[in-house]
Amino acid sequence: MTEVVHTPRVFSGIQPSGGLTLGNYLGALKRFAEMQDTGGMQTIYCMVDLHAITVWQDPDKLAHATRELCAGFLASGVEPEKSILFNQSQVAEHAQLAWIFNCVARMGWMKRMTQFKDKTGKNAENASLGLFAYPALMAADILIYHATHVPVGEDQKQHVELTRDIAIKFNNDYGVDFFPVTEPVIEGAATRVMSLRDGSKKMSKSDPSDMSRINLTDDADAISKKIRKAKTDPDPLPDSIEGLEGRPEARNLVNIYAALADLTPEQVIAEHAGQQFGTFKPSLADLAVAKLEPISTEMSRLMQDPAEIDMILRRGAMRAREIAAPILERTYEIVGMVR
Ligand code: AQP
Repeated sequence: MTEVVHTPRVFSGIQPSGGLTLGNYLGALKRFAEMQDTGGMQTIYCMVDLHAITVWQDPDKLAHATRELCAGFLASGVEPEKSILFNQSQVAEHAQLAWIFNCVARMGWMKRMTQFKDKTGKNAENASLGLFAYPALMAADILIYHATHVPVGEDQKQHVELTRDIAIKFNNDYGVDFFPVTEPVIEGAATRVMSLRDGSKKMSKSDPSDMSRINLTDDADAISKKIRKAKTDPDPLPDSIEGLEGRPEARNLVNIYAALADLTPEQVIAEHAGQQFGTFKPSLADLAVAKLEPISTEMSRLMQDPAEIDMILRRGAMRAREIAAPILERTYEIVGMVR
């Protein structure tokens, strides 16, 4: 039995499959920057371009989206001096370990993944094999660094649980204690930001309606307009959090306010109890503009120098490979590949 002490390490990724949304910011990016500063753990953050092509991406747009995503990381406070920041395809070990995990994960496990079902609906026969295998690649992204903590939004919880199952099965199958059993870190007031048009749907970069989401590249006018037009009910805000029960749109706006202001939803309710949305929405719009406009301005500035972004990604990839290569080598040895 190979005993390994797993040093705490953070990994997470975002797909360059379109523009970043407020959901990505509150559920992921903001948390990434906070963990980099407070956790005392090594932080590794990735633009998962191999995941993005599980659905068709125009090559020029993919390259642009990858650089813009990197600009989004930087503008949100992730610093390349503190965190390892790179795009997935520059570290081949992710895909290599994913193949091993394709052979560990069971069809029954994969068929239970709700994201695949949500994304394909009745069109599953037409989906790419990559989209079905996506969670095994995600497990490889995490475990190629022996990452112990994965900050994600609520929607990714099932995939992190699958990562745990894969690690446990690999360790059992080969009689080793090699891969750590990773913890999802789902924290904050907005772990599931909902669409501004439909409180039962997650805010998503691929939603056909631009009014359903706030993009990190939106200007102040667009942010204010989208919040003012967000779907709500006719009642005022309640005086306790329980009063938001059965009011998903109201709850969503309260959660967004709380996450942007670094408050709890209870504190937001205490401050705004009894307010009509005609009053609450402008306060939320002002807050959102104050927090998001500097990010979008900084993203535009960074995008003027794509060569600098490419350099950051290349350097990050080199640092990432220093960790990933020995873990892949050891995995191959455990599996019985002749080296
Ligand atoms: N609405 C959300 N609320 C909270 N967190 C969210 N995340 C995404 N949407 C929300 C978190 O952002 C990280 C990166 O997600 P991703 O881009 O890799 O994939 P996704 O979850 O599939 O995001 P989208 O916006 O829904 O993309 P599309 O439309 O392409 O499928 C993850 O940590 C995720 O939890």
